[in-house]
Amino acid sequence: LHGNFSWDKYLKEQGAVAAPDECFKQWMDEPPVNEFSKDMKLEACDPRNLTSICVATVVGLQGARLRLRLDGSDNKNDFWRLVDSSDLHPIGYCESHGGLLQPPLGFRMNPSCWPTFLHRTLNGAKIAPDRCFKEEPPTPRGNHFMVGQKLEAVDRKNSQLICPATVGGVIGDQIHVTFDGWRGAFDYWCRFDSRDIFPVGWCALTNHPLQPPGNKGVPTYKASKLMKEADLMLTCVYVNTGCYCGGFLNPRK
Ligand code: MLZ
Repeated sequence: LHGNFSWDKYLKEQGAVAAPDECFKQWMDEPPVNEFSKDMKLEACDPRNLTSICVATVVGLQGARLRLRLDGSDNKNDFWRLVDSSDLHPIGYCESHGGLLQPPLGFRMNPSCWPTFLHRTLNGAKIAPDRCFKEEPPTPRGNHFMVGQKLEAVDRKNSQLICPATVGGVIGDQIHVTFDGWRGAFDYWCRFDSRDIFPVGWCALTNHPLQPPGNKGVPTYKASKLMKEADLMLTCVYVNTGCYCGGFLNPRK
């Protein structure tokens, strides 16, 4: 149970099933413990420039996820990563692998200031210890998702949020994540092994807030019964193909 939202009740109401745990690239038996704390520094791939590894600071924590800000960038490009993400490393990783720490895309200062900035930002900083970094879970062998199955998914437009969702489509290695109770503006396609999708119950297990479904478009059991009755009354409806229909006639809304 999460606030007022209960998956058990919701799945029954919807007559839906959860996607099996094995579909996901997530630890379910032993979900990762978040041992980071605020202000700790680590190395992270720059999400806007994946080939560079930068210094990042933990600016927030939620369940097994970290809100990160790249040192030298502004506060408009924060991003979230799981503590078992392969994008994260302890300070010193880059150097010990023959690489150089890079300024983030959009570095606030002159690039010539980078070496001094790097030195200062790490000097006396709270360094995240090795034990904070958890092993990445194994990748499922293939895409075993099926249309209609429920899951929990990061809302990529509000990436601090994890919300109830439904598999709306499956093509090859991709699944269509559709958010329950929202009209489609937040939906996206992703690979079956995306780290942004979780089995039903993952938020509860890792103590991460789960948003309740929106109030648009996923009819409750009661509403769908009413809609079926309405269907029986309207034997035929002609819709001009150029018209935009509301949720009643357009199943995509
Ligand atoms: N405040 C935003 C949040 C939407 C979250 C949707 N998640 C699927 C809005 O109302 O647009």
